[in-house]
Order: sequence, then C-alpha cells, then structure tokens
Amino acid sequence: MDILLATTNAGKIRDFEILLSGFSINWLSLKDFPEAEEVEEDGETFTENAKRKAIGYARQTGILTLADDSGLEIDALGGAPGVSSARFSGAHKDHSSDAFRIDEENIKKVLRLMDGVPEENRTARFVSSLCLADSEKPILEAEGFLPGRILNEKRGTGGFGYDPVFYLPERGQSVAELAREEKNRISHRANAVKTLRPMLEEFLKR
Ligand code: ITT
Repeated sequence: MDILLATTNAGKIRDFEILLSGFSINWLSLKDFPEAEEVEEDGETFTENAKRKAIGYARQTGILTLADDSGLEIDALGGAPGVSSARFSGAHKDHSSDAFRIDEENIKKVLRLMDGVPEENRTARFVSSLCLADSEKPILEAEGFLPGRILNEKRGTGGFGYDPVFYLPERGQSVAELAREEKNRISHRANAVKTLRPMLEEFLKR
C-alpha cells in the first residue's frame, strides 16, 4: 500500500526514516508531488492541524496521507509557542534551505522570553500529533509527549528545531546531545508512533 508522508520539514523526515521502518508500506514523500501546495495550518490544536494537513494533502494527491503536527509547550509562557512553534519568531519558511536560520530565530526568542525564569519554572514538553487520513476524513490519530526543561543556552548539535534548548533532567543531556537512534527511542514523535503502530498494523490487514 502507498502512503504519503506529508511534511516539508527535513528534520521530521529524518526522524520518520527510523520510526516508520518495518511497516509493509511504500512511503511516498512530497517530492513525489512537486505540484502539491502547502496546506494552511490555522487550527487551534496540534490534533486539528495534523488532521488539516493529512486531509489537505490526501485531497491534492488522491493518496492516503500521514501528517505530523508538533511543537513545544512551555509552562512559564502559558503553553507557547504551542501550535505556533514553527513560526514563533515571525519568520515563515519559504524554502527548506531557510529551516536552520528559522530554528535559530525561534530558539533566540524562547531564550529571551525565558531569561531570568527560575529553574523550577522552566518545565516544558514536546508534543507530536499524527493523523492518517484519506481525502474526506481522519482514519487514525495518535499523540505523543516528551517532558523536559528549557535550558539557559544551547547545548549539542544534533536533531533539529528546539532540540538544543530542550533538556532531559534524568539523562543530563539536551535532545540535541542524544544520538539519533536514542532520540527516536524516547521522543514525542517516537511515543506517538508507538501508539499509532498497532492501529496501523490492524488497518493494513483490512
Ligand atoms: P510540516 O508542517 O510540513 O510538517 P513544519 O516544520 O511546519 O513542517 P509544524 O508546523 O508541525 O511543522 O511545526 C513544528 C515546529 O516544532 C517546528 O518549529 C519544529 O522545529 C518544532 N519541532 C517539532 N518536532 C521537533 C523535534 O523533534 N525537535 C525539536 N523541535 C521540534
């Protein structure tokens, strides 16, 4: 069976290469549909945006589509950047070549807003919402979380997005300091895929 993994984010694609191995699925990417237009993400929740992306790309391509909407919720900022994580600094991605610079701007804004916030109030979580949909409706949905803390400065060079400022106290490392395989054992996205996996296996048997 063909399924389109619909994301424009190279970091997510690298994570999914590990997370989605082992399914008997022919995974397609947006490179296979260069004419597809980016779907508007104006929902109020990760779940809603994942649904919009999955249905939006399925409608354009006629292929079953898996989408991920994800981001960072910081308690001291009332849950921000939340669904605005990708555009927190105000910069919007036009080409993937800008992704690194946009991540840097987003991180700078988080560090600025968190300046002076005491250790005990720096709690946060990563969230990943997954949706598999056809052109009409969601078919499977799953969510995963990763709790942690916001650092005072960047640490590590791996991963993408907010990984360098997201600290895992029980490991004594930021997510950007984890090996790629390690991140993909414990991440919010890994936890969402853990929930999705049995449902997807069941769906493939139908
Ligand atoms: P698509 O919608 O095309 O998938 P996107 O980058 O716009 O790409 P989102 O709207 O879901 O994706 O935004 C996700 C934001 O959260 C973005 O700023 C990422 O850098 C950040 N993010 C998501 N997962 C992350 C992870 O595993 N580590 C660090 N940051 C992450």
